[in-house]
Amino acid sequence: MKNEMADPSIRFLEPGVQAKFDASRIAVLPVPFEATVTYGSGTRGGPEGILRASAELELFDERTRIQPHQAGIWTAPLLQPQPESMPEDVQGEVGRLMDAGKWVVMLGGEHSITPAAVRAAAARVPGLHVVQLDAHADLRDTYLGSPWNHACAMARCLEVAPVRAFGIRSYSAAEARRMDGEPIDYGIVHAWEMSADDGWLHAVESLAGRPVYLTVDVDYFDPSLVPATGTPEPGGPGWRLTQRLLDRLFEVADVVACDAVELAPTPGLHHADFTVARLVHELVGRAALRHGWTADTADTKS
Ligand SMILES: [Mn+2]
Repeated sequence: MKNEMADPSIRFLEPGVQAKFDASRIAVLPVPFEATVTYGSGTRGGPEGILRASAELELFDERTRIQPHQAGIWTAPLLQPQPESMPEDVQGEVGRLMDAGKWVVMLGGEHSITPAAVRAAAARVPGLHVVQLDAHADLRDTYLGSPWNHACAMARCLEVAPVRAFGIRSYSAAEARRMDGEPIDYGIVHAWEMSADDGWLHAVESLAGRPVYLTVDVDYFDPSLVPATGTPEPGGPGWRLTQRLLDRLFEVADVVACDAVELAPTPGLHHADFTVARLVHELVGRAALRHGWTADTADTKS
């Protein structure tokens, strides 16, 4: 998997099912931004890895029993902001797509792009909540001198919306003190709480009726599933548990936009790229099902 300049012609899903902008309800926005990674690098190749792998997906989603592409999926050109203007550029582009009525799926790139997208959504959707799937709390106020470091992503989000986090299993003593002691609206379900017994799902059900921005830092998953990420942490949730979380979330809440960030494609680990592409397809499918954006479920893939 190459990490240099991405191929501008690649799109989400195979070439034959691309929608034009005006006919699309879903906009995929690739943002290969990498400026503040702290350990393994390569997340600038994340969008291209996801898009390339997506061409191998079945168009039929066995979970929702629909073909999500029938909702109309348009892939935006790569957004490649300079570090100085990244927050404004990402916020501006996500806002433009939302104003055009699109359900936005942003592909990172590092997690620092998320609060910029959340700002765009929060400015348009009253009562927005953020749902964070992540191994890390990302509650540092600044890191390595920058408030926009990826280790600060949720601290920035909390400035505009409450955050409900799932799969967390790594944070500092200072972050633990913030969770326990400060009046921040940050709800947490640790990875070890997400057992086969569904008690933890009440945290999802508490979002009933609320508009939600969903951010998936792919290090949320156990590294056996997605090892190709900069800061992998053992003990993450698996696929089936995640599907149950997403089923409930899309049933009870109104997910208005989402992202998948921090994939760092790595030679020999292409299953990670495919897993994240499948995740994105399932997110799109659940949104399309909820909104009734697809009607014909005939299997058109040869
Ligand atoms: Mn993380």
